[in-house]
Amino acid sequence: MTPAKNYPSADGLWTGLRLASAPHEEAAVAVAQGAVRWAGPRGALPAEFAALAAIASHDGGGALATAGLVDCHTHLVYGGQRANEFAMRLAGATYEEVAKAGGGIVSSVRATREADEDTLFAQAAPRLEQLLADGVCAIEIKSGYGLSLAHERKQLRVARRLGEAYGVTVRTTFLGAHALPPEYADRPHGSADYIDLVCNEMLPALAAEGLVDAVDVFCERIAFSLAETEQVFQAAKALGLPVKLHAEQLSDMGGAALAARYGALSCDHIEHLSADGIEAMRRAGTVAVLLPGAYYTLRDTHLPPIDALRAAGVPMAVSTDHNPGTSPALSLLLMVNMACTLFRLTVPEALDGVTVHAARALGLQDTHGAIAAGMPANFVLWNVREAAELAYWFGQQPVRTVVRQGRIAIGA
Ligand code: DI6
Ligand code: FE
Repeated sequence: MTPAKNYPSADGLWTGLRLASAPHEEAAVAVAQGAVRWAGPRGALPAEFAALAAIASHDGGGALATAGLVDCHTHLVYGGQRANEFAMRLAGATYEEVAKAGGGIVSSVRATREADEDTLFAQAAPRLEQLLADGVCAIEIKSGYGLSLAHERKQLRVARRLGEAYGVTVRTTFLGAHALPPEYADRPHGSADYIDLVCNEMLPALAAEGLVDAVDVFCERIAFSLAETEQVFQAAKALGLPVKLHAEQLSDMGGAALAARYGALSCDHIEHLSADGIEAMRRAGTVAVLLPGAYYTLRDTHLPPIDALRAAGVPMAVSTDHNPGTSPALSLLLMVNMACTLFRLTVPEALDGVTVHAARALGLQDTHGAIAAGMPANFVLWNVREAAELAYWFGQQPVRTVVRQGRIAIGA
């Protein structure tokens, strides 16, 4: 693997492009010191930026240009895999039955605890490379398979190392409250004791080590209650950390309304989101993160309230939710197709969902999600004639060039 620091610079003048916002006219993008300085119709290119051709002149060959993709919800770092459970569900077991039978998240916990940091890095790296090949330029990586201070630290350190090694923006999310660790399962007050450990020991320590950018909780019948979720949110607030929530995936727990009260960056899954939850999210500016990969893998039939979210003007993001149990997805572009086909998003909504709205779900709206002057250069040139093709073809690999953090990561 070529270290990111060795990728060639993207500085110079990029021409022969078409922007999704104006697909019928030639566009140009001027890049200097790794940042976009100008982007727009070639015919309106100011002379000062045309001069950047002296540094380098890149011909886009008529390719469609979009902002670099943002995968705003992944559990990318974990040990082992769970194809066996895939087979169990084929035999009719529900996700909750698999979880109660000791499978599910806790089986990944065992494999994650057994793996050292280098092993976790080596297992996650090929998965990240697949997502990067689709044009991902920023990615969120959660903990949540360690469920102890040492093993959660291990996951978050690997997430940081992946960002440095591949030159991709990584936002880490502490998800210690993902599942009850096995050693707490038989205690009379196991869940309460574990949430105390999460709030009073794990989160403060990991935040002090600079490993935590946001805090998440799995608020669900088979995971943690609303009260336990709020205890974790209080701990995050005390540390000045933003929150997000696995909310209303299998039932309406009222999690989204609670998350909105804490100004959550996002509420994710939300298949069972209520009208009250939507209104609370609208007021708080919380992003709705749609996870079609988990909906598809679980053969869910309870659609998220897309029409109501659209009508309320709640920004909708789309993500892989890459995880070994409910969404072993290795393509964010495929999620664009699924968001349209399964959830009936329009093509522009789905593309905004993996760029501008996904960036907002990570607090990255000032640096990712658009090709705009002043932003670091993160953009993708696609071998397609029109934006709808990015959703239409599934299983495709239409990437021509990826500029990531001001360097040409693919297609130099
Ligand atoms: N909801 C999910 O779908 C994943 N986590 C969560 O909170 C499942 C994670 C796993 O099964 O490993
Ligand atoms: Fe998830």
